[in-house]
Amino acid sequence: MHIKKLIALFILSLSLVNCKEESAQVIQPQIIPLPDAVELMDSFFSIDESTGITYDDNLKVSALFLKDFIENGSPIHLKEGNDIQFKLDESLKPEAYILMVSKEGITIKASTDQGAFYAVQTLRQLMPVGLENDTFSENEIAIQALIVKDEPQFSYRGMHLDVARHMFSIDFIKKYIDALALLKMNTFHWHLTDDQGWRIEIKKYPKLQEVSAYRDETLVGHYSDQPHQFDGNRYGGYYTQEEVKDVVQYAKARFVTVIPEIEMPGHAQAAIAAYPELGCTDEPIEVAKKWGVFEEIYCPNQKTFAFLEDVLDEVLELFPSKYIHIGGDEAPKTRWKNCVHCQGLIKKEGLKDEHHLQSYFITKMEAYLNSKGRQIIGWDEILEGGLAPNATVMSWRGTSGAVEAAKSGHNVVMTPTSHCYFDYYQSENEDEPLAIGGFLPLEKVYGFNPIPEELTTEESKYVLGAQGNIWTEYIPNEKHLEYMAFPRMLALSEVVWSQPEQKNYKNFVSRLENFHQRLDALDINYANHLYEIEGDLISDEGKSYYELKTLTEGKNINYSLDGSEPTINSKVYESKIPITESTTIKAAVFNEEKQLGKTFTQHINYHKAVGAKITINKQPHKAYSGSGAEGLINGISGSDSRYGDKEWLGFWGEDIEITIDFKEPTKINSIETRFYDGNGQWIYTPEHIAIRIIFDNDEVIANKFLPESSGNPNLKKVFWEQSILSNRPIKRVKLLVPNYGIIPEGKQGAGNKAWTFIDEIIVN
Ligand code: TNX
Repeated sequence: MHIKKLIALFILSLSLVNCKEESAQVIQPQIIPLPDAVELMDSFFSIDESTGITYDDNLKVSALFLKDFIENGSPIHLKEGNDIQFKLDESLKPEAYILMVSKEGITIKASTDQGAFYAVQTLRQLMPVGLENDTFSENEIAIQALIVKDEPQFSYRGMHLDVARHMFSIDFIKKYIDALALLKMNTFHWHLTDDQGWRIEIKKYPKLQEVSAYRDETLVGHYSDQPHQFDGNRYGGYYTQEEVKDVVQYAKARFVTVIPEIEMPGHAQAAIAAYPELGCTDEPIEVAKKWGVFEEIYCPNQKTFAFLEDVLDEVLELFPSKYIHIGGDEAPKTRWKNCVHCQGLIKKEGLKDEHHLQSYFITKMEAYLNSKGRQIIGWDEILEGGLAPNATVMSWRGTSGAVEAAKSGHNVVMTPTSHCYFDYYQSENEDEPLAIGGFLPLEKVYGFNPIPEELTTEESKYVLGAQGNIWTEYIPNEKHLEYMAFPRMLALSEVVWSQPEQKNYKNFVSRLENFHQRLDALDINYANHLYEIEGDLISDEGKSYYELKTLTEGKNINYSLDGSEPTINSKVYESKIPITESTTIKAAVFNEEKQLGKTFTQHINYHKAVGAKITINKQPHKAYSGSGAEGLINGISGSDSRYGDKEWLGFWGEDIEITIDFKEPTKINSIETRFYDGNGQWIYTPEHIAIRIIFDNDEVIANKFLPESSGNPNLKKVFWEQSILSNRPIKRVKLLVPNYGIIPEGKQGAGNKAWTFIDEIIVN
């Protein structure tokens, strides 16, 4: 079945390439997300002035969307008539559709308008991109005859947007929703409040507009750049209730549900700045000007609950969504620990500690929302201290929250940082725009499986789907936001829509390359990393080789080994390059005329541990397992600014022991390695590391305390020199690397296990 579908798709693209030569109007149909089944036929249907459209009233929104798309994008006007028919077919699932294009006409079948809408999105992708921006000037649109039968894999297909850290215009929000609709996504999670700004008008509390919506200035550069500097510019704004209604309507017409998020009890500093009585100290504070986690959280008192209920009353009027997101993440408990009222409440309610107080808080808000007929959804911290009875969990800190929630019968939406955080870097190029950190390339997003492997088939039914998150601390404007969102959003659309056994990254990439034209027509500033090079050091029968790859077909890779820039005349890569000494490889992708992507540079440091045997007593975390243990002695260091590439290994909360066995006892002058330090992502360098050196009959232990900093704020180095290593041949070394431990209060990620990230262990 699956092979058949792939062959059909293959033929589809081939034949349309041919057709393109015969008939200028037709563009290759390269549908994203990949439909479930496509059967190609040997003819075309032409839409022109004589074409008529008719629809079942239940499918009206979709039919009119198609009519508008054609009429706004081309000179053609549709008549009434039976050439394009929208038919109700109650045997189909709610979001499913059948699209049939034959020589005689087009038929769309669905049991709901939403299903028909997705048929229209597929049909749209079969039409020339000029219709997207009204540059199609011909009087005929030729469409390949085919039958598409399609339905989504998951019911929750979402994208999030943080408008608190930076705000985006209503027009832009609509453009974002348009993109979701094109990709058959059905949920927009609108993160409306946070420490740095409150962005939704609440009529009962005018100071939310006057005070909470603005901050005096904003941090310049990255949080880890010291000392912190600020731009001196007042920043902010809010969406009026009229604007919010407009957005909700706009989204509804595209079958996108808008879920508002009102953060509680943490990430509430902007609200407390306006109404200090909502906090525990009553002291004046300001709307936050930098990023991170703040200690000012709502105090669980009557004033707070009354305030939040009033706020939610207005929110419920504006948003008809079944779910209301109540945040729940990153709420430091310092204020509650030092608050007489909170401690009294803990006693009175018989709660165990402040985590149970958070659970009491959320459960109370849940009861309120349930009484209004709504459900809560919250970040996975809402599991701590007991989950509110009907809550849905949005799992972001890895997948363990999801597993716990699903096993106890709660619905979950998957948004793990490892695969869904589109605020992370997407390329190793050093000239990428500043990002919060991390590394989430397109292929990793594409490879995401929203169902955690710990779940049984029965339990996996609680996984509603997945969502990409775009936090905007480091994303100040719309073009930059598009750059972060695209094309990763396209990859995610396929993760949540398409059948997993049909997914194929190469095939996706070729559709994406074609889809660039549609994104251009839509004026979307996507990132293009398709013409980049991926390199891999491989061993074969004890010898090392370097392999170069690029994603797209029909291009050359030209390279040099002497550090010079590759040009169109450089050596063309044909097979793996033997490596016998330290080497700098430079390579780039070329077509017949010019270089396409950026130049790739890889330095291979052929040090004494390359080719040795390495073992680690713990598995790296599966989201950060890089090239495995061998990657730590392959001669290649990790990126200086991204910890998620394949050279960095990540361990979560575990003490590790790394053993390197040399082929034969070897005299060693130095050993060095690096640890990543990114506290915003809870990555902390271990406080001290020991090394155990094993000679023939004895061993020595040399402790090493890490220097507090190296030149780069993200990296800490450790270095053992010869005086420690002695002058004798060494058989084996062991690195004992303890985890930093539970992150203490006052530091980013407080209360969570710390991550350890380590890269190349260089032995000279
Ligand atoms: C964590 S994800 C946060 C946000 C930050 C984000 C940056 C979550 C529930 N909380 O407040 O913006 O990391 O990646």
